[in-house]
Amino acid sequence: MRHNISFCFAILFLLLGLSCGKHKTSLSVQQLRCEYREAPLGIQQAAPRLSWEITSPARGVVQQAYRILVASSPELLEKDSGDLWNSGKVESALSVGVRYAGKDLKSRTDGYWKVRVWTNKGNTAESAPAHWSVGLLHEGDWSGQWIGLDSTFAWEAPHAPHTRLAARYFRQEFAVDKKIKQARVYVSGLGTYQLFINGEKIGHAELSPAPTQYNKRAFYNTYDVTAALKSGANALGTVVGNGRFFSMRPNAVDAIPAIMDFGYPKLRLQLEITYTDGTVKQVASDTGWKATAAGPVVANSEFDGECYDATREMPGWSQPGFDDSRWLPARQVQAPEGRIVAQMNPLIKVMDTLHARTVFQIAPGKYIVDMGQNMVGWAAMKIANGKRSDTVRLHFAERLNPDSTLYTDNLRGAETTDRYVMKEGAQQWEPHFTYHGFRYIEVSGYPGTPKPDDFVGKVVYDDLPVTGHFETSNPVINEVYRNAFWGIRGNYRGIPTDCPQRDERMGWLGDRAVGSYGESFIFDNNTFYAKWLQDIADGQTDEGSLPDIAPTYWKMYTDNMTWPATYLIIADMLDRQFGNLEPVRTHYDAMKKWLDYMKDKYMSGYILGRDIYGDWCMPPRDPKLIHSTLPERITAGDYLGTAFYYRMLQLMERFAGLLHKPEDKAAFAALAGKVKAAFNEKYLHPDGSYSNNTATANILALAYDLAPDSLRQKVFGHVVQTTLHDFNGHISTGLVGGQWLMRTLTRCGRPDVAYKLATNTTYPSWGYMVKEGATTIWELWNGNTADPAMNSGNHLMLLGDLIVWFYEDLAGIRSDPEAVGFKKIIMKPIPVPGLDRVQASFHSVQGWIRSSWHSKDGTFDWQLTVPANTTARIFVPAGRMEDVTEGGKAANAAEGVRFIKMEGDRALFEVGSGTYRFVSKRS
Ligand code: RAM
Repeated sequence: MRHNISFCFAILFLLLGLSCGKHKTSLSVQQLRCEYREAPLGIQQAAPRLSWEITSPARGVVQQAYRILVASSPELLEKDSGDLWNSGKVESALSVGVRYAGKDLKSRTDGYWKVRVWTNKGNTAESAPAHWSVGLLHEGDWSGQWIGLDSTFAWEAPHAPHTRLAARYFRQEFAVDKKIKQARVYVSGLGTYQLFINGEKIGHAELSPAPTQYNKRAFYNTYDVTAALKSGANALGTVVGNGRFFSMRPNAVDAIPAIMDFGYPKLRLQLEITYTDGTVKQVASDTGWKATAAGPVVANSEFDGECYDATREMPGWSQPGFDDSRWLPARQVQAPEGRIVAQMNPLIKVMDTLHARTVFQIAPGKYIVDMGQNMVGWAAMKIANGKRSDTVRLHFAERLNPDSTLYTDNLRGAETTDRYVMKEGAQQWEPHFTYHGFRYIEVSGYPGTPKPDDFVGKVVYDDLPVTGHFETSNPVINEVYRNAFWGIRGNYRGIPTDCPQRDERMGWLGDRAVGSYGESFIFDNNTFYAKWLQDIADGQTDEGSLPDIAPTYWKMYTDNMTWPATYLIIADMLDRQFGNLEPVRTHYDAMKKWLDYMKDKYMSGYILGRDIYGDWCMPPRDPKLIHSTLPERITAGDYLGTAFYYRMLQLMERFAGLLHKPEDKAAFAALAGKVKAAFNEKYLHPDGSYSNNTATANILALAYDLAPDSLRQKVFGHVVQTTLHDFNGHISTGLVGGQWLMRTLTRCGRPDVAYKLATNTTYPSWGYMVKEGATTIWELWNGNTADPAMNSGNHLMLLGDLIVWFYEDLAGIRSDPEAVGFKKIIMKPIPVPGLDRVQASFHSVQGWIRSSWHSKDGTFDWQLTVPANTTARIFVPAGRMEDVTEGGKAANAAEGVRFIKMEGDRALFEVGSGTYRFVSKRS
């Protein structure tokens, strides 16, 4: 498991600690990032943004200046020559997102770079070198043609509704006749590919490239393959599967729509070998390549599984000298409609492995393998003694029936079955062109008795470093957090999916609104979500409508406000959490266009009465229902639509300000004022309740600042009343209200109610899921009893703002809106009765932030770390400033600690970087 970010960064840091003057302090600059990734190959940017982190044990370290050198070779950089860019010494504290401003970066340019920083402590340090390379920026850089076999073969089963093709294999041999300086492959295999050179798999990517709106753009990936080549004869081999390119469901079935089809799988590849004499040799995909669909992967589909026939293996097929005379000449095929660009988000990989917990028999020859965890990926299987041509069948599911057979009703039309035809003797196998969401595998046809050791679960998702750790003294909260962690990692598949198991797995916008924000504390999902915003933009219609799903594999444009709002919510999140304003800049016009479209089409009297989904999946009273039918539980659609439109105007006002567009800013503010007035006029009752007084209705009015100040307490009173009385201390919100539930309860003064919701174990609650054996988060609060037609065991939308609440309110780690990306930090843990201890750490773009507190007998003991080059406002729970110590001394006398004021029951201090221990005793 990748629980430690430092593990992910191979860049060694250099500790110079040169000192001038008396304050000698060690200092290092490390974790250099270009375009928010470390050492990226093949970037699409001609002006990348560069970031670094400073670490120092000293207190109050601030960068005063930096100098970036970018050289075209490591040797030049070593000599301190920035032939591409020498920024000069720039007086600035900026360390995140500094834009490259050197010589034009052309396709294939390598940038070797380092940074020197000077601090307020009078010292300076230089980083170790880091590297990026520019990819193929223009279509004209490609000599590789798109190749494929645009036809169906006798052994394939492309019959609707479940279409599955065999994988396409491609090969080409080439000679290396001189000494190699460097070799790179640029490759796109659509839907997904595996790349081999001389029999070895290149890189660790699985299910690559990331799925996109293929009629708008398709990705390629870049690999350095210098070490994979040898002198003399070499061979390239590529296997291409269907992924999301070739439709798994080209026809609608019952209520489930058809999935867009982009055509037969295809490949474009370009190997560029640079010899030490400066000459370049290219090996590019063309009709000189050989291809076959008669390899061992006889069928593949992400919903239905992979069929692999080991008797059809072609030993040596990706090595030189293989007899490919029975293969077909590759055909040049139509390029995808979209433009080909570099994938800038991380690759999908095997990120973790799980060993099967138990195996038991349920019928003669039929076994259940229990992984002990609802996981996403696939199973690698070992067979000691296989019989040629016999088939082992692996059927995957999340649950078992009471009689221990596999429960598959909630998988709908997804067959979730891998079939493996054995060769003779000992063998092992795992698929690469499918994935499953499962805890259990029904195994049949296995030779002998399968043992737990024979199955390893490969946990497959985007290579996003884990950036957060969170633990408390409450076991229910810890279990829920753990389930959320598994759920989140299981729903990254190049896009954020709604679920990983049934015949859906789509990038539903609504599911990841505030959820993406919570996730950003646990995974570095900056580039991942920036990529998804592009998918959303690619789905926008010419009129301005935004899709419900991106990419629009299901073409759904229902013109809700709530689902597409995620487009703006995530752009805002990326700025606040990562200091990444680029998505706001890139998408501003499209956002504006969408809001104009919605206004022109649906707004009347400043009310936006358009909605279909409602407060999706609020808990019904009847345990069998998916959606409540009780009118008093349903928050009206026009109410949600208008509240969300108002929220979008607030965000646009902020964005317009950030992008220096004062006229737009004023126009958004003016319209917001009118919407707010109409909203209150229509929905606010004299008793301070909104609409039909659901918790969701009142929460949104508070969270979006729609409620007049004079009535806020009253409005909040209704939220508490509904929660404690009407719902007996339980949650009553769905996907929409849940986005603000925990923070509203807490920040309006009732953290105890939020804590109750977080620790409940009766229906409906996250703890109820845990108690019922869930190891992820369910789609429905009543996931164990409701209709299987829409009932996944691994959805994220009901998390709402729970993870945000864990980090921001329980641990008290929050980015200050005054200086986003944790340049300024607000540390304000909210102690709640019953919770004794919270321990959290978060790797922000500035560095590690830690907050660990325990509270006992009136003493609040808090250890915290603030990263270099940032400042934090520290809110210590205390009756008087005099009750607070830091490091055993009166806090206001401690080094680097400045008392600001008392604020209610908090003593507010300001600190710079460093580690501190504040203790406050009730006097
Ligand atoms: C379900 C999806 C998703 C939700 C939509 C409206 O099918 O699983 O969670 O956003 O419906």
